[in-house]
Amino acid sequence: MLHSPSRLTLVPLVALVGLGLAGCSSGSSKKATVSAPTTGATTAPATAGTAGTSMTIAGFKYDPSPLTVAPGTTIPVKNTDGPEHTVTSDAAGLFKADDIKNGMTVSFTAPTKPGTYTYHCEYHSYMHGTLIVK
Ligand SMILES: [Cu+2]
Repeated sequence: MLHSPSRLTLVPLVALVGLGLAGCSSGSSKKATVSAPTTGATTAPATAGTAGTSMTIAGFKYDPSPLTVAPGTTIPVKNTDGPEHTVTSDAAGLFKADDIKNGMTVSFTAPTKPGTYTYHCEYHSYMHGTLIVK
């Protein structure tokens, strides 16, 4: 009683799925639409092997933090918040991305000396982040 109806419904279902898949793969040939979001910044990534070396500020937080980069890497920082932010090294004058307004991307250059560097936002004292250079 249970066997025959379930088998009957299974067969057309499998056929349908098979047809659907075949039609799908033949109909839409693989079209790679790679849309690289351009930030408008003209700074190119410095060295190979440091993929993903960019930062975003969202919700008054630096992301990612900590961020690990190679010495001297140029790091674009995008601010998605309304208020203006900065990335300012806690140790005076080491690095700084200044006046990053809403929707803007400002780059800074990581120190060339390996180490762990903390930074903050000049406008919001509770905003802190860490940059690891190695
Ligand atoms: Cu800020």
